Amino acid sequence: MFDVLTDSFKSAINKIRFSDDEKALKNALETLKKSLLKADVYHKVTKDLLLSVETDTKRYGIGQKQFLRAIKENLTKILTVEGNQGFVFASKPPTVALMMGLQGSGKTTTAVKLALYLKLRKKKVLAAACDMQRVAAVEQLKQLCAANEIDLYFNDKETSPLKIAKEALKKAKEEFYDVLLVDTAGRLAIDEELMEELSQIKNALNPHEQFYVADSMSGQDAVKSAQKFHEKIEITGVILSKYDGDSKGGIALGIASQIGVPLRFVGVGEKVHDIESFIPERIVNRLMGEGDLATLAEKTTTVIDEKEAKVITKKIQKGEFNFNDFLSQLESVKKLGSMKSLLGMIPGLSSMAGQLGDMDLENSSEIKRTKAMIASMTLKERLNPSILNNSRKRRIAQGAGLSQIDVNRFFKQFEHASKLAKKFSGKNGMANLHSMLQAQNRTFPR
Ligand SMILES: Nc1nc2c(ncn2[C@@H]2O[C@H](COP(=O)(O)OP(=O)(O)OP(=O)(O)O)[C@@H](O)[C@H]2O)c(=O)[nH]1
Ligand SMILES: [Mg+2]
Repeated sequence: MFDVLTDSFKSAINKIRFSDDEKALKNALETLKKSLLKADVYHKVTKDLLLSVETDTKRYGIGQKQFLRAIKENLTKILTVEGNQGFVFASKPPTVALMMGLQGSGKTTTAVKLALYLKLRKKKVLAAACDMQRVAAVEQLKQLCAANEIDLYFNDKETSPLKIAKEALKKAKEEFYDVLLVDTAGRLAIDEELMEELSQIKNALNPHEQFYVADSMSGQDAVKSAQKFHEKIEITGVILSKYDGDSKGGIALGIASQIGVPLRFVGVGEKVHDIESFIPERIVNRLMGEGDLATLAEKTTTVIDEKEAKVITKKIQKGEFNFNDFLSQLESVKKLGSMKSLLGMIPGLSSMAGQLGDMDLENSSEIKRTKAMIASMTLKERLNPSILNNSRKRRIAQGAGLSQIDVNRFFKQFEHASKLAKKFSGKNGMANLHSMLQAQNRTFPR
C-alpha cells in the first residue's frame, strides 16, 4: 500500500550509496523531492521535510545511514500530531463516535470495521443507521452488521436521522453498551444541509469522537474537505480509508499536519478486518520497507484467543488435532486481514507484498477447496482423521467436486503439518525448529 513512497525512499537513499559528499546528498534530496511530489505530498510539507532532512543529515555527517535516520525522524515528526491515538473511551460509557465524510468515502464500511475492532477488544458495541439520504444505506449497514454479528439500531418508520440518533443513544445507555458508532449520510460535496444535519446530531449526542473518514485516493481534495468539516463541526480524528488502493500514499503525510488533527486509523482493504490503528513510528517503518512487527503481534493476539490456543496446543501434543480444529484455525487466520497487509508488516517481506497483488486469505482457491473437503466429511471423520480410508476419501472428493488426488494431497499435507506442529509445540520445540532450519540451510545454501 505504500509501494510508491517506499520505492522512492529507497532510490533516494541509493543515491548516496557510494559517495558521501554534499553533491551526493543533493542528488538524493532531488530524487526525494521528485518522488514526494509525485506521490501527492503537499508541496509545503515536501519543502519543509527536505529542508530538515538536509540539515539533520549534515549534522549527523553525510552518509546513507545518517540520511535514512534523518528521513525517518522527520517523517515521524510530520505524522505526529498532538492528540489521541487509537480509539479513546469516555470516562463514562457509552463512548459515542460519529462517522462523517463525503459520499462514498468509506464511512459505513469503516463504522463496521471499527465495531469489529472494538468487539475483538471485548467491548459491547452498538451501531446506529442514521443515513436516511441514500436509499440503500440502511440495508447496507443491516447486512454488514448481520454478517459480522454486530448489534445495530435502525428505525424503518422514522425518516429523521436526528431522531434515530437520539433513540440509538437511549438504547445504548439503557442496555449498557460501551460504544455507540453512528453512521451518517455523505454528500457529493459539502453543503449547508449536510452540515446542519450533522451539527444537530452532534448537539444532541455530544459525541466523544468525531471521525472524519477521508478517501486516500482523493488526494489533496480530501484534505480540503476535512478542513471544512473541522471548521464547521470539529473533527477529533481522521481515518484514512482505501489506503490499499493505488493511492500514492502522499495524503497521509499531509492530512495530519495540514489540519492539525491526528490520524487515528487506516483502512487497508475492503474486508471488515482491514483496519489498523495509526501509530506514526510504525507507519514510518513500513514506509521505509522495514516492516511492522508490533502491529502484527497486536493483531494476532486480538484474533487468537489465548485459552483456545492452549487447548489447541494440548491437542496437537497429544496427536488429537482434527479437521474441526483445523477449520477453526482457518477462521481465525481470516480475521488477520489480507495476506498483502500481513506481509507488509514483516521486515524484509514488504517488497514481496507489492508483487503479490491482493491475495485474499478468505477467498484463495486453496482455502476454498480445503473448506469444501472438510464440509464433505462426516462429523466422525472430522474428529478422527485417522479413519479416512480410500472409500471415504473417494466420497469426500465427490462431495467437494474434486479429484481423489486432491483429497490425498490435502490429507498428506494435513498429516505432515500435524506432525510438525507436534514436534515444535513440546518442551524442545524451539530447539527442534532451530535444527530443522539449520538442516534446511545446509540443503539449500543461500
Ligand atoms: N479497498 C478498500 N475499499 C474500501 C475501504 N473502505 C471502504 N471501501 C469501499 O469503498 C466503497 C464505499 O464505502 P462505504 O463504506 O459504503 O462509503 P460511505 O462513505 O458510507 O458511502 P455513502 O454512505 O454512500 O456516503 C465500498 O465499496 C467499500 O467496500 C478500504 O479501506 N479499502
Ligand atoms: Mg454509508
